[in-house]
Order: sequence, then structure tokens, then C-alpha cells
Amino acid sequence: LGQRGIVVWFTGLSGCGKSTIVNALDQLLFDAGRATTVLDGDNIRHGLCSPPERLAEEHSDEFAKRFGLGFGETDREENIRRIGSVAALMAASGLITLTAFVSPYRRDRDRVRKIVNDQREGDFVEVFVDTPLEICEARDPKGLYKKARAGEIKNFTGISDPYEAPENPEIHLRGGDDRTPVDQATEVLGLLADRMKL
Ligand code: GGZ
Repeated sequence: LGQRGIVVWFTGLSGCGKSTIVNALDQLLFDAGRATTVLDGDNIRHGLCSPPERLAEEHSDEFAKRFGLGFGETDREENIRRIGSVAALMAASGLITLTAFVSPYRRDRDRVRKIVNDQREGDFVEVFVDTPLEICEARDPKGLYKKARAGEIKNFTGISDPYEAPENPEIHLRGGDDRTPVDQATEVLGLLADRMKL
């Protein structure tokens, strides 16, 4: 009972603070002696869900076109499907699996919720990092919003692509307020402690 796995699914706009909170939570769980893993764009979109340009370096153009993923609606759907499947496997093997993806489509997130909860009810925890677009855009840590406004990046969530906010997330964090990422991670940890008898 003390070593059960779970999926903690963070969703929110680029620059909302998902990864920072995930990393703070990962550290808190490590300090509590728990086995965790973190899935985010930095590891997943450079491997399991590489873009076509990258796949084309080692595979045929046809292969890269079929299996490479960008940011169109269907590519995001497949991105979340692959990540959800991996997260479910990791949770089943006892890892606390923290994921940080924009995951803008409700239907895609709800499919992962179902897969994980069908495995064991209560194992999917959705955390909505609700930071206003203006704040994300002002932060713009990678300069992506600027490029999106200039039309240099297409399908950019919040600018030229939709974000469907969760209707019933297990946790709703309001980004851009006075709380630190550690405070926010501590709130999530409290819910995990209840669910998992940490
Ligand atoms: C949204 C994009 C885009 C577009 C590149 N739209 O702040 P970041 O840089 O590190 O997080 C964003 C990340 C989104 O990838 P995900 O795998 O999380 O997306 S999804 O769940 O929707 O499949 C951003 C960067 O990649 N990025 N182009 N067009 N974010």
C-alpha cells in the first residue's frame, strides 16, 4: 500500500509554471523517499514523440511523416495518447508519475483519465495550472509567444490554437498569485498523501 503508483497530470498553457511546480513536487516526493518519474516536453518530444524533422535524420521521409508529431490537433491527440499509455504503465509498476504537457484538449485528457482509472480507480489526478495568458506571455521564457504573435509559429496554444480548461480537475492552482512553486507543490502533495496514504 505504501508504494503505490499514481499519475499526476499537470495541464496549462506554455509558460504557466507546470514544469517548475512538477520539479518542486518531484523534490518533495524524493525527500519523502518515494519513487517518481517526470515526463515533460523536454524528454518526450525528443524521443517517443519526436517531430518529423528529427525522425527524418534516421528514417525515411515517409516514416517521418507518418510517425513524427507536431502541434496540429491530431498530432497533439497522438502525443497525449502515447504519453498517457506510458504514464499508465509507469504508474502500474509503482512509480509516482508526474507529467507536464500543455494537453489543451479535454477529450484527450479524459481518455487518459479513463485508461488510468480503469487500471485502478483514483489513480489519475489532474492538476490545472491556471495562469492567465497575459502572465504567461509576459514571462515568455523561450520567446515562443513573441514568435507566435509574429506568425512564425503556427498553432500556438492561447494565441492561434485553443486551450480547453479542465471542468473538474482534482486540483486547481491559480498561477501568477503570491504563492511559490513549493507552496503549490505542497498543496498537491497533500492530496496525494490522502489518496495514497503516504
Ligand atoms: C504550444 C508549443 C508549440 C505550439 C512549441 N503550441 O513552454 P514550453 O514550449 O516548454 O511548452 C510548450 C511545449 C508544448 O508541448 P506539449 O507536448 O506539452 O504540447 S501538447 O500537450 O499540446 O501536445 C512550448 C513548446 O512545446 N511549443 N510549439 N504550437 N506549445
